Amino acid sequence: MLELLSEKIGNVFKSLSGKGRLNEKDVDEAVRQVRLALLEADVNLKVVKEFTSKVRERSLTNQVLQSLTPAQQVIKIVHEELIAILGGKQSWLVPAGHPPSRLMLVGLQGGGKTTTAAKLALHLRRSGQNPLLVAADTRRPAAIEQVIILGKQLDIPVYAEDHKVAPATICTQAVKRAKELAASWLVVDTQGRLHIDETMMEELVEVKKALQPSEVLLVVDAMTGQEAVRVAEEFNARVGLTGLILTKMDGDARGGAALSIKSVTGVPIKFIGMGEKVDAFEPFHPDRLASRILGMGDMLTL
Ligand SMILES: Nc1nc2c(ncn2[C@@H]2O[C@H](COP(=O)(O)OP(=O)(O)O)[C@@H](O)[C@H]2O)c(=O)[nH]1
Ligand SMILES: [Mg+2]
Repeated sequence: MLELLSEKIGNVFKSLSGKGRLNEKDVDEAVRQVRLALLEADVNLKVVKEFTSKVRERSLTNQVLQSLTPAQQVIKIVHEELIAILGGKQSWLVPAGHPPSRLMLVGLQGGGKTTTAAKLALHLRRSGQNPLLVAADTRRPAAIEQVIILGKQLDIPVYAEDHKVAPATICTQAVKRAKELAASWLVVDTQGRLHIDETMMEELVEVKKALQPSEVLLVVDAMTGQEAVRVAEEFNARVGLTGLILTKMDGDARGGAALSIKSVTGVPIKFIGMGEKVDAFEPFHPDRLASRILGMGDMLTL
């Protein structure tokens, strides 16, 4: 995950650390290199500009330049600014005022929605919750079957109906079932298309109206880079999002989506998917990813 970016930034700091005292030219050169590395990782241009100008401004102070460990100070500034663009603090799931809490997953086809529904349900159960999976992607009978199979594998109850039943109706019924089962969270899988599509958006708005979710999470493939950012903007404008889940972070060498998406959309990343297996899933920690990019390991926040 983001190995290439990490390696490039590591090299910048290695040469900076070798210098001892730093002057304005050294800082400018380092900032330029970091900027190139970020652009190569497909980070949004505006985000890169704001980030580098903040780093430059904070680094070119007497306090930094005249310190005994100026390179260390610059790295610390980069670390802090990376955390800031990644969203600052960790964002938790927001439960409903009255149980059951309702969580709706949206996203394009193939992004990992259904897999993520199962991962989330498992995550919730491991956190002491009682989840109910809801198969509300009725476009393909196979999608319903996929949720049923995942539910069986994980021993998590699934609410499903015939694919001819409207998704909004399924959701209303599922809330009733959740109450009977004393389920604390509904995790709702919805339909996706290959591209942004009017019919899909209308259906999602209907489902949202019926479900009244406290969480609407967009599941988006991190490997699609800037496209992921565009998709997030569109879904946020049309359906309204409370959070993002970036999938396929395991296969992502560039990974600029992770670094741009919060700053551009204003929507926080809540989880990341790290593989096809159901437990390859974790809450998103901005500080951990920033540390990982800077090769500091996960030590800082453990
Ligand atoms: N490597 C990797 N593959 C994933 C991840 N999440 C989902 N997938 C795969 O992406 C493909 C599409 O997933 P699916 O859940 O069916 O997507 P949906 O169409 O959005 O419901 C499947 O082959 C999943 O195994 C992830 O975090 N990492
Ligand atoms: Mg699906």
